[in-house]
Amino acid sequence: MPELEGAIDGQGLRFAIVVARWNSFVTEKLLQGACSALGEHGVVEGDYSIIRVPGSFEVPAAALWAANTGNVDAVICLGAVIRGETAHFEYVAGAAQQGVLSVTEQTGVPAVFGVLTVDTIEQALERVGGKEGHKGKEAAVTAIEMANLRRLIAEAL
Ligand code: INI
Repeated sequence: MPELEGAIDGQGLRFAIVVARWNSFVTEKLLQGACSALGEHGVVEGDYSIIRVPGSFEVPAAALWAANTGNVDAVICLGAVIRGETAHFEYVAGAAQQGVLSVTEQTGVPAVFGVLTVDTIEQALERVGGKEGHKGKEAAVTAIEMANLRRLIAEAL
């Protein structure tokens, strides 16, 4: 009976990173963490692209376009929706979450949800290298694992 788990080895894999400009003081940190995690796990700079969009609401559309090219093994989606800063938090956060999930469902390409949905700026900053870890790095590592798992499943089953 095969037991399958994707390796955290990004060598030879290709990625798109979609990053929202809204709350860029947070999202640029998410991006830096994602890029450094890709590098730490064997992904060279020529093997990933950075795609900037206005806000988290626009992340799924660009992620879908990237996934549909067939040229990436996973898409890393980054954004920050902060409740204290927006009256329509639920709409933006919900659309981003459902849209990113839908990219994977529609294309089979793993789209990883690295969009922070938090109540305060402090909570956001805690998640980009503070006491709650680094969600940009975590998203990149998850993307590597899922890209490898997808290949394993295709080969083994
Ligand atoms: N986009 C975000 O990424 N984070 C937010 O906190 C946010 N707020 O506060 O509204 C936000 N809004 C913009 C939204 O993502 C779209 O760009 C906009 O609605 C145009 O479609």
